[in-house]
Amino acid sequence: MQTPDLFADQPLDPHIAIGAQAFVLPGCALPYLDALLPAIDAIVEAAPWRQMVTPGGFTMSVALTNCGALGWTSDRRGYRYSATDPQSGQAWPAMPAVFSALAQHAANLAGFSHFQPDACLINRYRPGTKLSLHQDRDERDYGQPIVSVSLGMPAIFLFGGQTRAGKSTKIPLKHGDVMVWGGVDRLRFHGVLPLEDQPHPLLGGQRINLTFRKAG
Ligand code: MD3
Ligand code: FE
Repeated sequence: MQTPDLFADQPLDPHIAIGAQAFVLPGCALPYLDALLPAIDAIVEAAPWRQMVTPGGFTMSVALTNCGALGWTSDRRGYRYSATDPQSGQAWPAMPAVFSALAQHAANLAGFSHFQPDACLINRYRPGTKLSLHQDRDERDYGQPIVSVSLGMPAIFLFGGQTRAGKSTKIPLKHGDVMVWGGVDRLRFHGVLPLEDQPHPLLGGQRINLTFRKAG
């Protein structure tokens, strides 16, 4: 009889390094899904999806909302973190315990211990939605890592260089994948290619991305 392959059901590579301090953790969010998806629905009920305007006057193709003590917003006056939802004047919905638990677990796996996010930006992509190459520079302390969770339709993530002109690598992301990056990779340019229409069995024609930060 052949030796059974004990690792046949395990992910091939639990940590894929895409930079010196940037990692993809394939399927890392899957065990959290049963709690995660209803928690997202409750947040969207309290703070609905909206498309924000950039300082340059363009409407973003991504729709977004936030939870946690601080939420990322944009308008003609600039990008900033705010304790209140500008649309309702109310505090953003609290960060659900399952959100913080997943973010901390992923940060630990990537070697960033004691990560305590105070902001979770929730982005929604539809077919054709894209995110142009940019840096995340609105947070107070660039020494803090960022954790992102991909749900629903697959996407191709662009992992760029330290300058806009630097070469970028295309990284396919699927439902349940988590990325963690910090340190020397914290200010790399990055973006998302226009989404293709490949409906997902649980989430249908959308991709939802959670981005956890210590913003304040
Ligand atoms: C940054 N969101 O909201 S997060 C954003 O899929 C944003 O919604 C994208 O960029 C999204 O600001 C991507 C993932 C990510 C991954 C690796 C990075 C952002 C990164 C590496 C360096 C800097
Ligand atoms: Fe970003």
